[in-house]
Amino acid sequence: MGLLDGKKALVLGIANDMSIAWGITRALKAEGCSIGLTYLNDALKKRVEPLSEEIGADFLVEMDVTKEEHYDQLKKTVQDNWGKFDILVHSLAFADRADLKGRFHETSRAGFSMACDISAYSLIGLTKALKDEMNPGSSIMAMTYHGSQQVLEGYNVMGVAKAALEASARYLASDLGEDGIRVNCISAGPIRTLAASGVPGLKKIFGIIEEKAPLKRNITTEEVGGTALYLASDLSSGVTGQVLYCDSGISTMGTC
Ligand code: 0WD
Repeated sequence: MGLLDGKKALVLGIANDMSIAWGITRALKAEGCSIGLTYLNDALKKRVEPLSEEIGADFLVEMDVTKEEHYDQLKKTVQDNWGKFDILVHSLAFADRADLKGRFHETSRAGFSMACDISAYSLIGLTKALKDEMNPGSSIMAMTYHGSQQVLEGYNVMGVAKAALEASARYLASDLGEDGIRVNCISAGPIRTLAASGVPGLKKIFGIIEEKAPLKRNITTEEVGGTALYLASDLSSGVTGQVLYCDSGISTMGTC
């Protein structure tokens, strides 16, 4: 008996086997959940396809959140394969590297719009497109980072985008509560992934966490998977509009 027997989860944001979304997918699958996956583009399809086969996904479909027609395509894929589903995992973000490296006041309007569109608006767009396909008791979750709350070196415009994502999750939670749908965020500590490689100074942060975090180590995608499993399952049936930290406790420590 698995915690998610009979449930169906749509997971967005696998780029390769290091991705947080892959850790989440494996955790959900291990508890009996059926899985549907998306990939960003043809270049990433080659990496995601073998993972999709490994997990026995019900479908794998292209989804670039900047493309309006992809939302309709995703909705149709969900309808054709599942009818209704139960869990939506948003594990994607993007910002121009130049906007992460430079001084914050030099952020371009185009870079700001793109980071917020891909990393934050997409949660609203996906919810709008898929809400009617979600069963009562469903759970939506999005991946965020503490750079939304405090200034973290090299995070810049992505910190603003994550603040928008977290606020969007709260408004969605308030809006969808009457439909029996919960919306939460997981704020993960840094993990070595493709997306993280674009954040300058990350090596230094891993060392600081080993030294200063209560757990004296960095976290793994398996641990984020465990947090996601809690949010996906009925164990968290009373939890919505929250940001849950999975970060070895580093965000609780003061700096002086
Ligand atoms: O330290 C970290 N790795 C942390 C990541 C700490 C805390 C939070 N996060 C967040 C990220 O901001 C993101 O929201 O977790 C989420 C997943 O990130 P990840 O697992 O670290 O990164 P990665 O394996 O690169 O997956 C993110 C994927 C993209 O990969 P690339 O690297 O090719 O950008 O997001 C997807 C893409 O697959 N993505 C998109 N998907 C749909 N439409 C788009 C798009 N336009 N752009 C990027």
